[in-house]
Amino acid sequence: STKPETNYTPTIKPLPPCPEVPPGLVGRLLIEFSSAMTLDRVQKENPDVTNGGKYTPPDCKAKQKVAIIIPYRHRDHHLKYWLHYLHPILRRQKIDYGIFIINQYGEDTFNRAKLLNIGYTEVLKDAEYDCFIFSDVDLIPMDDRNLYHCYDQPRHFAIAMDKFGFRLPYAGYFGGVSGLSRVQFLKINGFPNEYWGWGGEDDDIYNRITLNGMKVSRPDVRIGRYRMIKHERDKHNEPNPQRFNKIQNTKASMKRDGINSLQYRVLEVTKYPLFTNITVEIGKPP
Ligand code: UDH
Ligand code: NGS
Repeated sequence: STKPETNYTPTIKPLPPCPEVPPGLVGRLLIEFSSAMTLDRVQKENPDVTNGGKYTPPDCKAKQKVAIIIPYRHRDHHLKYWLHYLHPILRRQKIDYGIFIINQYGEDTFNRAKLLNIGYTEVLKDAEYDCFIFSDVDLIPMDDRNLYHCYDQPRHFAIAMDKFGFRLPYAGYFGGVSGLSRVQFLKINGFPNEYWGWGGEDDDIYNRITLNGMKVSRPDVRIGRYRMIKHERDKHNEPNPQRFNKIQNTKASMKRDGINSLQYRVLEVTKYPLFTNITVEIGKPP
């Protein structure tokens, strides 16, 4: 006679919440840009990153789902280093994340803040992200204790960059790497769409935050350290001569210019192994 099969009841253990301070962090990191880098190598170093550049900690449940949004055009070289350094850091930090490159199509004037607004809008079509971290492609954190999630106030991460002597260049600096929750982002009507070319858009965002009764949160200056990959000024991103005037007018302009007035066209969405690329047409200055 045959033995009756044992009827196993599957036990699905819920994951514990991820710890406030991840245990596997290493602290200060050595960051350099002289060794050769290829996407192939980075892919081999990060086998647990899934298609589109997504990662979920296997052993705990993260409190937030984080979208990392990078404004982008013609910076392949920088992107390889960014992915090489950031994927392992974010994994150690136990962040549940996706990497999104918002690639401006064509050769018209670059518009960083508009690309970031588009990033916010597009990633929410992909999944229910709670937290949006906006990072330049050439900025690498030098310490993995600088945790890439959102805080109870809008966060400025890149507070001590090498090019500024590892200090804030001015008290209201909000450039480089910043992060807002969905509620914080909507409270300021997102970012301005009308800063074409280089400069001022980060100051406008800072103004929006303070004018709406929020306060910028920052890490300790010994932890918020960054290396910037050195590069020449990009083409079609000349300093915007209107920027000084515009940052005087944030209080009025933020009501009409922002996520409520955003217009663009998606040309292509491609999921690569280490990131999702979203190529967009954003128009040009009036
Ligand atoms: N960006 C691109 N492509 C461009 C312009 C900007 O990808 O053509 C993105 C990229 O993520 C970059 C970010 O937008 O990190 C900010 O651009 P930026 O021009 O403000 O960057 P940065 O401050 O350079 O690094 C300013 C000119 C520096 C000239 C230095 C000459 N030695
Ligand atoms: C300020 C710019 C910011 C810029 C910061 C750092 O002057 O957009 O310098 O620039 N504001 C205006 O121009 C109004 S940096 O040294 O990185 O080139 O982020």
